[in-house]
Amino acid sequence: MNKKYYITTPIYYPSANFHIGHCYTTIIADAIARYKRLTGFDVFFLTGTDEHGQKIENKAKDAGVTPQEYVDEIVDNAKNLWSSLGITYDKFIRTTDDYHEQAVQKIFEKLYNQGDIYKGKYTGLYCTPCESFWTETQLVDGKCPDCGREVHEVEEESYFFKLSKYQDRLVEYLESHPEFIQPESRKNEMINNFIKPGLEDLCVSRTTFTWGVPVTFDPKHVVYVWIDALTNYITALGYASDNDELYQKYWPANLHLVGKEIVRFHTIIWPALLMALDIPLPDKVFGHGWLIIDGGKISKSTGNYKDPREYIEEYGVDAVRYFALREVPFGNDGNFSEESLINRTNADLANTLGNLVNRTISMSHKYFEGRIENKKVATEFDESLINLVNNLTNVVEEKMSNLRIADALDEIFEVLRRCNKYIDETTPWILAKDENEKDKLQTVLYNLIESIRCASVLLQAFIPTTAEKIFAQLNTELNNYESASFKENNVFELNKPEILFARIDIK
Ligand code: ME8
Repeated sequence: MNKKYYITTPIYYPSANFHIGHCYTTIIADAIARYKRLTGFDVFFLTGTDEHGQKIENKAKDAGVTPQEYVDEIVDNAKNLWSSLGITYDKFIRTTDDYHEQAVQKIFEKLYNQGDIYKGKYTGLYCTPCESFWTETQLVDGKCPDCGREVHEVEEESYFFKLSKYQDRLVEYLESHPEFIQPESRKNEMINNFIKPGLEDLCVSRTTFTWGVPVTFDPKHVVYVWIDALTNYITALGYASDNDELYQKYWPANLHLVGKEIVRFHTIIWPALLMALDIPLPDKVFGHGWLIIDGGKISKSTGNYKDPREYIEEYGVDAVRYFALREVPFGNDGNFSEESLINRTNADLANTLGNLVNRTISMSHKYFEGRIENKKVATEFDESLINLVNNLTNVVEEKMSNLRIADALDEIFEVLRRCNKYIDETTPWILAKDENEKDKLQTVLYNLIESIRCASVLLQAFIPTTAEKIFAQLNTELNNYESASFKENNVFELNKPEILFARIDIK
């Protein structure tokens, strides 16, 4: 097998208060990773935490602990949240991991030695009590956005990365690789709003705080933000270490999945760094929209969130996953509210899916004690159902290859809706009244069960817990991708029906 797929999420700022918006990138990445595994790829799925910087240093100070103690304590919060969402990452990188810090130092040295990093002076607006630099636009009424006090201009010795040198190559690359930035609208924004007006060299070190990776040849400097953060995508694979087997195998990344506010760093700074390092560029950066609540981005500072684990406990992990995957259209923003989560769960998971599975299995028990085989007595409605089922892997693949996750899910639900309609068309309860129609009735139930089975093969990528429950009720192990086409000769010894999603009342 030679098909590899390397997918990454951003590394998260460690937090004790993740909200549902944070789960969004990771749920999508997980669905893509699971889908790729299902369809036969050798997948490497990376996530992790971005642990350095002034903010962490300040917070640790407030808490009276060292920055390392501070991050060690809250990093488990991310791991715990991902585990409650069923996230199947292959590696969790922490930017405080030794191998990462050492690789960052080597990368910084290399760029310095070849002249892509040079020493200069950084001028910025500084708040002394908060020990933080701010840009003009971050200020609130001209004052520090954190404490409201005066800021003043200071000059600081810093190292700079020669981003400007890569401007022409970047434009050329982005224009000749229209697939690189998705959705395409973001590509035009990057070229026209950011690159063409002129790229400035990038400040890549700081001396005003110490919580970072020290610059080996000038240790009063620590590496600042992007060379530390972005390089995680290669250091996680062992780049610039003694063992770079994973790097050889999986780089370049097939997909960096990121929120739209960090597309800029991933499509300008990151490619320029890779060009400087003479490393191939990733295939694709997809910038997704945000989950919005009450018209504003869900965020820690506005406090308009609940811990996602509360929703998982109340409505089930797959209700939360399904919502994130289904509600937000390709690349756009989507609205989150508990009410819309409930409505989605009721409409799609409880009604369309749950009810279908329950009705079908219940009837199979009622009329045939749960043993169903194909009696091959056709009805006029079979062909359109079976055609839809047999086309499903193709249409889902088409949507998934364009990262249209919500549309891919909708195609699966199209089959489920068709099944529900097929029940109305074939009216099994009427067939059941006629002894002569027993074989037709069993054929109808067979067609339904086989269709549900095929749809569930694909559902494994999106709502894996539910798919597993369906396979358990169907009592079959035929759940691999190759089996996702309508088979004529299966025999089902069904288990008892169990409710997959109970309807939720809006309080
Ligand atoms: O940006 N809706 O980390 P982060 C959708 N450390 N996505 C959201 C969201 C919302 N309401 N809120 C956050 C960082 N996210 C850097 C990245 S990568 C080398 C360094 C997403 O913890 C956000 O868009 O602020 C991003 O993709 C991810 O959560 C991590 O954000």
